[in-house]
Amino acid sequence: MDGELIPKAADILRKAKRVAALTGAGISAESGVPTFRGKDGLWRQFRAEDLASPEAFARDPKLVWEWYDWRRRLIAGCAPNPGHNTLAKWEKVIPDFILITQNVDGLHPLAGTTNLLELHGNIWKVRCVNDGAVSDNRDVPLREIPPRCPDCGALLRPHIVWFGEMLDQAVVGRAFAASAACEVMLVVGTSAIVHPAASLPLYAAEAGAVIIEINPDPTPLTPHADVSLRGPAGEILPLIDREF
Ligand code: BJW
Repeated sequence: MDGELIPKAADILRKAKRVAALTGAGISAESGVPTFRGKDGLWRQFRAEDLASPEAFARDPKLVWEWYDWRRRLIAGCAPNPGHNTLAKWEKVIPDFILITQNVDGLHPLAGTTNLLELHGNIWKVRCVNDGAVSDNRDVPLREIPPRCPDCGALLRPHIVWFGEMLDQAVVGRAFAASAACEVMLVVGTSAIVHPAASLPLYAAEAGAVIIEINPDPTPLTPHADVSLRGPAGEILPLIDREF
């Protein structure tokens, strides 16, 4: 990687008042949470449509919940890494900083980020299929599979956005507004192929934001990025912070 790029990114961030960050599974990779795509990705072992779709849940809720129970146990043993921690720190020093994540693992709030939009939900929340009531559930392992609503006995489902499902429109609206308003958007550890999340940096760029991408590999966003930092987020973000 060009050694000048880290100071350049730090300089851009230091001068900015409104910064948005969009993160994906890659930021949690160094914490031990598997990504979705790529050589060790979850979708190498499982077909997305067999487990992360409303049709899969309707067909076999037990199978879907066994997969989530396995992931919850895995994530419960993971801690935020220096990438998460650096973004949490920047929220405190940059005047207007918002973090938009596609991750459901809850590691950003654990690192201390508070101004957070979770686009795809949270693996530690469950939703009653009957009345849509959302509640926290931290049971590891789950007490029963599939879990049932304590109030009405209906099935509970993960409070996660599956393929083909609508995202929470209020959350998406805030994410697009933040993308249009930011001066700089950091795009960290996402394959940039799942929409509408993948549209956010393009929207920000059209509105004049500088796009900084951090990823070991190129993505469809790379040609649109002003600065591309090739490497793991847990190393690159602290390096930028040192120059900040
Ligand atoms: C590192 C690293 C390190 C590794 N440091 N980096 C427009 C065009 C085409 C299709 C659509 C469209 N609009 C909607 C769609 C359909 C669909 C979609 O986008 N499909 C695409 C795949 C083409 N979208 C939807 O269905 C969405 N719903 C919707 O839009 O409703 C309206 C609608 C429906 C249908 C048609 C049209 C409109 C919902 C999307 C929900 C996504 N849900 C998932 C699964 C959740 C299940 C669960 O977690 O249990 O969310 S999919 C999965 O992908 C997960 C992730 O949040 C999401 C993004 O993945 P991410 O984060 O990018 O991870 P990876 O693994 O792909 O990439 C990791 C990256 O990290 C890589 O680049 C590595 O190089 C990098 N990396 N180590 C930094 N150390």
